[in-house]
Amino acid sequence: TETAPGAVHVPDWLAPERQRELLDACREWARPPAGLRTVRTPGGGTMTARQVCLGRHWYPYGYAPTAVDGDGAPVKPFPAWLDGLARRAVTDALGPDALSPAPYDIALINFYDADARMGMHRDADERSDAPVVSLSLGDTCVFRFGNPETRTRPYTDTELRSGDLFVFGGPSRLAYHGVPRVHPGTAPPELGLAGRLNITLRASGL
Ligand code: MD3
Ligand code: FE
Repeated sequence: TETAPGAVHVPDWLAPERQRELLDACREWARPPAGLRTVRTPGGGTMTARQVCLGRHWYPYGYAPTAVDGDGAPVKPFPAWLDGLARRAVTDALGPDALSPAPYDIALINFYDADARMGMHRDADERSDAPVVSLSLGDTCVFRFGNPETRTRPYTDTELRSGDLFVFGGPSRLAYHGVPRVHPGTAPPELGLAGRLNITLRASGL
């Protein structure tokens, strides 16, 4: 269903076995070196969601080929199968015309515990206008979608559940968005995950 122009939510896009495979891959990527890290903001704060990057290191606010916080190790490679997954996601949600020529080459994986949040922000560090692909695993969260001009209301709040796909293209690509809360204990029990994971797939355009 289309939440805003170019923003399409596909509940249950990932079958339970695919969720399990993606979670296992995320657990591997979270291991050191260049594993799960706490992101420090330029103002001296820390983000409550912890993060793993593939392909390029993201620091607030830009991309670098090596880690500039965490343990300083080079980031893990972005596997080709994630580009395939991103292209299938864009095609299913927006149609083949929405595919950009730029390959998907960056993944940012956010790990939320029960108290983690993400404030309203825009994702403007990519040079390509390829749609951003978001996949959710584990606990349900409240996802807040704003508008491209300001950080403030009006908002649309949607619940994102384990297995859901959200694709952000067109006018929604630069809209403000955030995660005001996670509902602890709502993950599918068979997944064996306490908390929430969000995998975003992006094309850097570099
Ligand atoms: C809209 N992640 O990684 S998912 C992010 O749940 C991010 O971890 C949140 O915001 C999370 O930047 C929200 C939905 C989402 C992801 C990426 C977007 C919405 C987006 C990029 C552009 C526009
Ligand atoms: Fe974002």
